[in-house]
Amino acid sequence: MDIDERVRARLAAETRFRDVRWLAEVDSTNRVARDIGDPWTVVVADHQSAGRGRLGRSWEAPAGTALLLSVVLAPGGLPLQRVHLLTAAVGLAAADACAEVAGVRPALKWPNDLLVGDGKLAGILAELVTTEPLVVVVGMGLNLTAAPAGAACLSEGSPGLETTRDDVLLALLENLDRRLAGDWDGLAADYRQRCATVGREVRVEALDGTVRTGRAERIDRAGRIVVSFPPGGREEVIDAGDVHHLRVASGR
Ligand code: BT5
Repeated sequence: MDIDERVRARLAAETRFRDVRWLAEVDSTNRVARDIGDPWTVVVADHQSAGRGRLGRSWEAPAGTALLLSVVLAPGGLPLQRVHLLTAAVGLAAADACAEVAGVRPALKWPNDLLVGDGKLAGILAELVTTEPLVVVVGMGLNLTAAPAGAACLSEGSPGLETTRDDVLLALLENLDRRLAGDWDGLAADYRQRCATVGREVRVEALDGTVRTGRAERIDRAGRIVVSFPPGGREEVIDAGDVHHLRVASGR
């Protein structure tokens, strides 16, 4: 379904997201956004035939059951080393949107998931377009009325409440607009405070397939996670790969 005119009008009046494109069917909104490439363009689709996850994985959602969007971000003043903060900004904006429109408070799992309980409500995929100037396409799939087995959707967290895709879209982009105002230290601090991975025992899978268990200590100012590994608790900054939550670490 096309995006409500009132939502488009509010976004155009109040945010930098003045060009919101809707497509019924697409391979991947990230692919389309990347091809368009103009800063602050937003692409929304009802269905993706080849939705992308990270590391070659796929994202699946039946038509009309999810918010599937990609935004072209061109955050002047953000150094490339801090690019993870864009994923953090979208995660925080989406979590705040879920709270505002549906009363659901998802947890943020580093680097790119929103969880309700143990179920994945949303996933984020950031893809670098250019480094100078820094342009990044950030896509998100957020389950509204259906979810794969073991995953979560927004409607089950707020039974009886009629939350539409456009309510979530508007709230998300309004929050994202504020998050991108240039206070990168404030953004990192907010993400550090809200990230549910911090303080937990985690299994870290590196891109080369190495698997280790450690404790997530903190988020650094670039949005990366710092994990301590036994024996001795030597700390390492983790920049990429997968992090899985294990049991809650003792002492916190
Ligand atoms: C992600 O990857 O979580 C990033 C997903 C980004 C999807 C959006 S949709 C709009 C935009 N356009 C695109 O083409 N992509 C973005 P990752 O962390 O790799 O997680 C992928 C894994 O999540 C899959 O391997 C499945 O196990 C699981 N998964 C797939 N579909 C899901 C869904 N609808 N809900 C919950 N989990 C899902």
